[in-house]
Amino acid sequence: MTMTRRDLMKTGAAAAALGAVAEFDWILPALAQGEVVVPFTDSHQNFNPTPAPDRRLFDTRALSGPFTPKDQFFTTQHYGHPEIDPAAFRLKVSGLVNSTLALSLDDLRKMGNTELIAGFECSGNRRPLQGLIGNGRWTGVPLKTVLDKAGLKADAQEIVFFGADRGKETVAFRGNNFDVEQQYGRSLPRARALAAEPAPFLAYALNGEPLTKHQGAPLRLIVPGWYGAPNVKWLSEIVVQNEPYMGKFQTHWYRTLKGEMINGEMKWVETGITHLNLKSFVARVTKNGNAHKATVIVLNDGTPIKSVEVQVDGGAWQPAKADPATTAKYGWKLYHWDWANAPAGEHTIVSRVTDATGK
Ligand SMILES: Nc1nc2c(c(=O)[nH]1)N[C@H]1C(S)=C(S)[C@@H](COP(=O)(O)O)O[C@H]1N2
Ligand SMILES: [Mo]
Repeated sequence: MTMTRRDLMKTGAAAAALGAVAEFDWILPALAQGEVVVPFTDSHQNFNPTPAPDRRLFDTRALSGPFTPKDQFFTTQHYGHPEIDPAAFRLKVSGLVNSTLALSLDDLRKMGNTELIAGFECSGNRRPLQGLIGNGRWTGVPLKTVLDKAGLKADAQEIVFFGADRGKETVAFRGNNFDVEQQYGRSLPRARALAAEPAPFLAYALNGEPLTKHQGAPLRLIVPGWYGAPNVKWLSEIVVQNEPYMGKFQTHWYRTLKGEMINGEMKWVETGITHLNLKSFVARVTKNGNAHKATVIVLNDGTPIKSVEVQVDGGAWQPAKADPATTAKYGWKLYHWDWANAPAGEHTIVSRVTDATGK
């Protein structure tokens, strides 16, 4: 990829802003004999995989298979990682339910032991690093199984999910600021929480092993095909209520603001982030002799993909091939493109994806 000096300086500044710039000795993934990773000149020079003690970025150049290994899965959160004793853990379900529940991990395992392949990214994931992304094979219980066991009352409208992580927040109210302690909280409307497709999921394992502290041990919510924010980690309480949930991370964060023409007038519309917008990017390029291979990551909300193409130096778009190991509806999809006889030098390589709706 080509980049200007100004771009280089911008990248440097961004990397510095993430924390101390450190040399990253990444482990070469499953490369064939003689195959090497081609460096990106617009990113990753000073890639720091752990910009803070509780944060981790995934180096997409280390892509080695369909699932992100647990010690490479990205992690980000607001209040650090709470420690939860799995033996003492109980998931509380309360509010507008017929029976209040306090479920142990054993109770949950007995209620369900199904798998869900789901990939997601943080809604703040962006170029050039694209490191806030991962794809997992999760094991757990459909959320509906737990809600059905509690029995939602007729007037139950909003299902609120609280993590065990807490922090002080300043809340402005009637001209005053109040410092209040909060848990990370997100909610889903009743219909979305109970929907068959995509069905929200309570996961206690990632890639066949108990969740790590980073990924929300011992239990987290996964909303397949959605951005990361609703996937509440260290899930400890589900509160069922009638009123919309107004917590900070539901109503003040994770929103988009855009102008829309409504009734012939431009209106500024705020919406909460929900399903993953269609996206592709070149995650990794390798070469073996003069044979190059580009791997593209595609992520979306499960809408079928029509095509993925790769373009070099502004030339013709070339079709990339779907990786047969990544066909799960809500998982990320990998696509490969082989480039024979690449001329020596720097090149700009770009990908694009089109879904079945033509988007
Ligand atoms: N309890 C809790 N869950 C949380 C968060 C948090 O701060 N606290 N952050 C959310 C955000 S913004 C993202 S992108 C994902 C990241 O999940 P991961 O660390 O497993 O990659 O967790 C979500 N779940
Ligand atoms: Mo996020």
